[in-house]
Amino acid sequence: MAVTNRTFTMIKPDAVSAGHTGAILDKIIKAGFRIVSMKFTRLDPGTAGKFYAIHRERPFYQALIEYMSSGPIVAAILEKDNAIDDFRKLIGATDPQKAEPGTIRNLFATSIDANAIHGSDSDENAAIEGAFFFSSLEQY
Ligand code: FUP
Repeated sequence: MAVTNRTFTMIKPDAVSAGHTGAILDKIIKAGFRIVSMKFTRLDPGTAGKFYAIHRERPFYQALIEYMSSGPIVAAILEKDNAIDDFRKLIGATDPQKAEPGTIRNLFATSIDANAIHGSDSDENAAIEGAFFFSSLEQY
């Protein structure tokens, strides 16, 4: 059976460079997520392109890859009951203008393309995305 209590996140380059890493991690931990794996790293364009291959045909793909490789990110696997849904509620809508007050994107994101944070949209994608960044030995 698929793992149902894990999600994968990235604090994106805009939020890291603006100095929001600590505040965002604090909100995540206070919301009850346990950190299973975490890494401060930078994606090169090829790796960002692979991670977002699902969006290859979308008009924003090139810009997304340039942006996601423009500076360091924090990648993490998180654990909590109902992780996928609860984390997407915590981060808010993709477009920060539509994100509920108090959500991470409402507080820290500047635009739909520089939207501060990623959260997996399904158990299946959480497992794929987590494995993209972390070996099983790096999952605690
Ligand atoms: P989300 O699941 O909320 O991260 O959103 P999507 O999977 O729809 O989009 C993935 C990423 O593509 C977003 F985080 C930012 C980027 N994107 C844009 O740059 N422009 C858009 O119009 C939509 C998404």
